[in-house]
Amino acid sequence: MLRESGNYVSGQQLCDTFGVSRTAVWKVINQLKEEGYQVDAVRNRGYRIVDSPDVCTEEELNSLMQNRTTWAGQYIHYYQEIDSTNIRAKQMGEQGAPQGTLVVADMQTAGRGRRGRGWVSPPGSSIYMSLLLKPTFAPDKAPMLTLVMAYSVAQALNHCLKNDFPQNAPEVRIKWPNDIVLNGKKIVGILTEMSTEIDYINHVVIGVGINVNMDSFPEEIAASATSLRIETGKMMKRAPFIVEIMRQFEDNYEQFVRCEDLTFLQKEYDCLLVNCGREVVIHEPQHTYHAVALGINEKGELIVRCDDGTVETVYAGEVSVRGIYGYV
Ligand code: BT5
Repeated sequence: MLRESGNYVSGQQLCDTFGVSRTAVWKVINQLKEEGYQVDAVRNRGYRIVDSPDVCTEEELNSLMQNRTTWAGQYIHYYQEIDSTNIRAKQMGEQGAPQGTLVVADMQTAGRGRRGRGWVSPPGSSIYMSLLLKPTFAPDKAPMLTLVMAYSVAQALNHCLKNDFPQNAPEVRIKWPNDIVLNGKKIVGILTEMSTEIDYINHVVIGVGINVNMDSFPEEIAASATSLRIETGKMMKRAPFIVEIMRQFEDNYEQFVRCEDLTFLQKEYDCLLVNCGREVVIHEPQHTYHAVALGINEKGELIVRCDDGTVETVYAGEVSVRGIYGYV
């Protein structure tokens, strides 16, 4: 109620709305203060939230998410600590949780990347979240969802960064297929997993890890990883990013479901593609070759022009793409 009103709400109004005593209201206000909320209490006017802490709890996210989406992120489960939000979201999918369920954690003890790799997931500084989807399209379309999410996260981060830095906002870019980079270093990783039968999808889980306020990284990834704080010099609140990502994703997902391909975002995606027009090295299981990345096609494959002039498409499954001088 305090957040919705944005202004003072009297103690009596809170008592009446929730059917509780003055003492109960007072206790909850104290609890909010303990959690880091700054609450202004003025005699005869009531309470007002002046500032909120950098937390991603159910209460914080639910109150920010209201009226921003219809289903994406409407069922939030927050954990202070968890093995992996993807694992939890998959369990929830198996237990019948609805589309739009979002698992969020402050830290992960077994954060996962693709193909058995790990995701560095310390507490108090990053976003770890997994969204549950229950699509009715065929399983072969699901890999495109990684690109839909990457595009949505890039749009959301750029939108928020523009608000925070109206004059000189840095711009994040997409590194096909599942990374987002800022100033040439990885700031976001995306992991899409699904449970399928031969011809239909039970559920899909899209996990997103975002380095927001981390100030250092383990040596093995220090050269290729960065955070919003390192690149901008500013600490940022995590919850508003989550809400904006859900908003963008819901919109893009609904367009994707209508056409079942990526035509609707292809052009804008290519503008955000960090490798576009640049030479890349493509590591396939059998061989490695150089080519120039030209953009994506409507199926989300990377179109490249090889040295001999032939144009090929690269499917995300087994390859990794690197810039010739480093990570991008
Ligand atoms: C990814 O894999 O980039 C997907 C990462 C997905 C993480 C999210 S967090 C929420 C959800 N729950 C999970 O358990 N996972 C998802 P891949 O493309 O395989 O990249 C992994 C590689 O990125 C590692 O081998 C490291 O080299 C590097 N890396 C690990 N942690 C990183 C970090 N925090 N920031 C940047 N790079 C990192």
